[in-house]
Amino acid sequence: MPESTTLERGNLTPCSDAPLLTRHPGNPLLSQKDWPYRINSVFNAAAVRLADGDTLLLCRVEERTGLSHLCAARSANGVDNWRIDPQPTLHPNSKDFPDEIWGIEDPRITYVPELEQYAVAYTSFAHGGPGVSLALTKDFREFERYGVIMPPEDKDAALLPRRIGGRWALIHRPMTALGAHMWISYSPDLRHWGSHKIILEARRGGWWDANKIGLCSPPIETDKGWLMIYHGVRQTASGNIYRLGLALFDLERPDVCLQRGDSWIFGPEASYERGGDVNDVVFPCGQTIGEDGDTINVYYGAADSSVALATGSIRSMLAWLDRNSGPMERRAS
Ligand code: BMA
Repeated sequence: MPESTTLERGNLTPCSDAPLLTRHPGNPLLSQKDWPYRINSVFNAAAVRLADGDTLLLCRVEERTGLSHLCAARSANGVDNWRIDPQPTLHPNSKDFPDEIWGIEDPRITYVPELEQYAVAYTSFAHGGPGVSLALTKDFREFERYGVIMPPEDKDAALLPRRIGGRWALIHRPMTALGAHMWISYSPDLRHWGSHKIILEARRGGWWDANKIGLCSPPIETDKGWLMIYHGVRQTASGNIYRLGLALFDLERPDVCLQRGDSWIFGPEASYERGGDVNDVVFPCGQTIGEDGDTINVYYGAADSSVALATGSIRSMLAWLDRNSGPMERRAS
């Protein structure tokens, strides 16, 4: 049966629909000029609200060598007065972990109540390409490094905060002969991974998320399922455009996609997103949830040059998915 188009289905979003994410007027929140030591750029930060109420951003910092490390910035309101570690918080350790020889990038933080620790999944970069590494920490000062848990080429990974059917679950984006799709893998101990399965495919052809997708921040557990913000990469004659979309997965079967939005919900529009080291990129790696359990603060890298913030509502995102997800057969088209 031929695919129907959005136009044919007559469900184009009305112009009156409020945007799902609103940029903070103080954007960009963090850039090179804020750093206590000399760097090229700061972007793609993981985010978490700490027990003391502070927001911690674990930022990807690109040095003037071109290689990246991770550095923590803390703030009471998650917007300004950032207290930035005076030196790298997690630096590549290529002596013990040769897979980090070209740096570490794009972390995602998950608090894991069972372990009473934060799990940091990040990209480690070496001759074989990017791979997924894992480290655990209680305080973002001492880290227990697990090394590479998904070999190259793989990235855009985050751990789910609890076991599913007794096993830990990791979402990630390997590059395979099948394409750049999102997968889930399971482990009894965070070290040995298996039961690999594709959970969301890049679409094809003219779609905004054709050819390459990846997880943004860690999925959010809601009553309706795991709410996921993912990025889609549109390849154009003047370069790639990184935009954000939404999908929802079954709570106890996170490999089962329940809904996938047709259109993107956020894309590069502001000058700091449209122009930078890499133009036309919005790339979240973390979010915090407000006291009301609904407000979502999405921290995103802008144009591979700065860290910015956009705020929305989880309830509105779920309602939008109800209105804007196409029929099942279109979700992998
Ligand atoms: C992706 C990642 C991100 C980066 C983005 C845009 O592949 O490497 O770190 O922000 O490209 O350059």
